[in-house]
Amino acid sequence: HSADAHRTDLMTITRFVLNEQSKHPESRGDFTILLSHIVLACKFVCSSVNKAGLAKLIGLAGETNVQGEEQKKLDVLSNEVFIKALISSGRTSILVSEEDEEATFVEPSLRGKYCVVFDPLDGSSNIDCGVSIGTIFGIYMVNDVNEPTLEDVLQPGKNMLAAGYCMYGSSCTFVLTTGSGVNGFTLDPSLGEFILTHPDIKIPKKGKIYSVNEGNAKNWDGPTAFYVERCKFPKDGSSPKSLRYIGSMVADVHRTLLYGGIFLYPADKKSPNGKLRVLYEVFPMSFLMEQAGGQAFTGKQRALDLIPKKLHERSPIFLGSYDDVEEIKALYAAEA
Ligand code: AHM
Ligand code: MG
Repeated sequence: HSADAHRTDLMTITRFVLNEQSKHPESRGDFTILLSHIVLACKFVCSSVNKAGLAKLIGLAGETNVQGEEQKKLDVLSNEVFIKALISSGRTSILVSEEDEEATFVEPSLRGKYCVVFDPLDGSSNIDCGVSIGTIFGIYMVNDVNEPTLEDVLQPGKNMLAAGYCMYGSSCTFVLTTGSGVNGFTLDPSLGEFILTHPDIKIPKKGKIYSVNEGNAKNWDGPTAFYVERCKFPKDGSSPKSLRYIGSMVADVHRTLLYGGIFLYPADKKSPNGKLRVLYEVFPMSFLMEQAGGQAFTGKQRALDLIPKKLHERSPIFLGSYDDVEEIKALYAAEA
């Protein structure tokens, strides 16, 4: 019976990726190895995030541990875990982290064909109150392993091979695209394995939720202000949309992917490029959205067509259900 099969025939993330790779005869397992290192780092961060509240309660955080060392802040710790896991995979050449000003070039003996851009622990304002936070990553192919350069990561998002995020929420959820759809996995803590729980995620064509920091409304441009007004006071007889805003991109995007709707981090007068970073926030989430049947738009163009000039460049972003993004595109087109 198929219900039994689900319980005894577990599709782990490793098994899933190996299956996918077997469709590409040229593949030699490098991607599977890289991904297993990313997954290990996510499990480590998940366990640290889960313990963080307790550590504080019993007086560990911010104090010295038995070795007399300062306890590391969660975001610093997560960054170290990811950098070390990625380098030790032996499959990376360049790493770009939101935590580090400069890119990390892997030493020649440990180099491999991939470049990874990532935000090790996004949603910093939510760390200390136990609200969902996450890791976001994107993967590019290096042009020449013998001579990696910044040009290898200053690529449009459409050149990414894979992207995903891990959400540290009420459960630990890993969402991945390798360019043929989107799949979601949930950590089974008793096994320590991510199990396929959300196969082939498709975002609803139109949603009932909008997600934006409305506290910035005073500084918005015309199309954004008009769009949000229309979410609340629709003119076509439809019901107003609900507002949901967590302030953790991973959590807000995850809900958007599953329930539909639109997530906006627009430009405003104070931040003309918005807040979110192109390489490790905008691109991976845009890639996932498109692969799930949605869209991602910057206010000027398809987000994945952007060519970043700097590692930590920012861009406005509107992403989510196909029809909802279509509306905001029309408003910006009318303005141009
Ligand atoms: P961070 O890198 O400091 O955590 O900032 C990124 C976060 C995103 O997760 C989230 O979408 C956004 O900032 C929320 O910003 P705001 O507080 O301006 O609404
Ligand atoms: Mg961030």
